[in-house]
Amino acid sequence: MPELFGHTRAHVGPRHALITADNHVNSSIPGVSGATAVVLVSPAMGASVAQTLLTFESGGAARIAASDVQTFGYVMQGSASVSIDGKKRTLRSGGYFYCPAGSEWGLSGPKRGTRLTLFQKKYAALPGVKAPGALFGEESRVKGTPFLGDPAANLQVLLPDLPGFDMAVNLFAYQPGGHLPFVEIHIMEHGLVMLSGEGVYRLEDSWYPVKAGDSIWMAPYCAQWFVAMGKVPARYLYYKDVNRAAL
Ligand code: UGY
Ligand code: MN
Repeated sequence: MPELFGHTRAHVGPRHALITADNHVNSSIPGVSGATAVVLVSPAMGASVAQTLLTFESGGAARIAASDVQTFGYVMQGSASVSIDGKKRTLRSGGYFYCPAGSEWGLSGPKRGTRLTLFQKKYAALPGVKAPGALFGEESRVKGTPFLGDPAANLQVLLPDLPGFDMAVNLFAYQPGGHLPFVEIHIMEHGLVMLSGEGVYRLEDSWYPVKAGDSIWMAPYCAQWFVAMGKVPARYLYYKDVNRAAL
């Protein structure tokens, strides 16, 4: 239910943001048709990454030309065909793709209501290191590991941990009561979408109740901590920049 009397759990500040599903306003994106697009994280708020939620009607499509931007896409609901440089796969809920900079990608034949989260950013090449190629994956095929040995916080790393990649995208699943073991403060930026469950996210000096459908941006060095609450596990998908020197 929309929050009443002008109240919202959302907050957009200079170094972190929380946007709930009730705050969403669609925008149009060149190359995407028959879909709503909500840009939840972007350079317009100070981020280096763009995080976009696409929701397709049946008959919707996307065709995104090659550029210096790389795209990671994760299917949250439904199914669709995704092609990268002519290589085509059907992706269902939990399926994902990585389209490198310099390649084009497209989506067709979505089931009505298919939802994708995209993380997009300009690729930073590393001299002498091969840039990554296109990739398709499925979360059920990715082994999880207890985060820092804690079985209540399970981490799945969706992209190969190779120096050619300048972004990582991971899934975190917490049992109710599970939490990040300490308050993280790090140079890496995050874009994040809550996939299920609920909990409390500490962002800098504020504590926010969060639940499935919420999106979060954390600037570099944003103090962060999470505890899962409720009766079902809390899961989130998140982006972080990796493998590049600060200077
Ligand atoms: O990978 C991470 O930095 C992760 N532990 N951060 C987070 O979940 N907020
Ligand atoms: Mn972190």
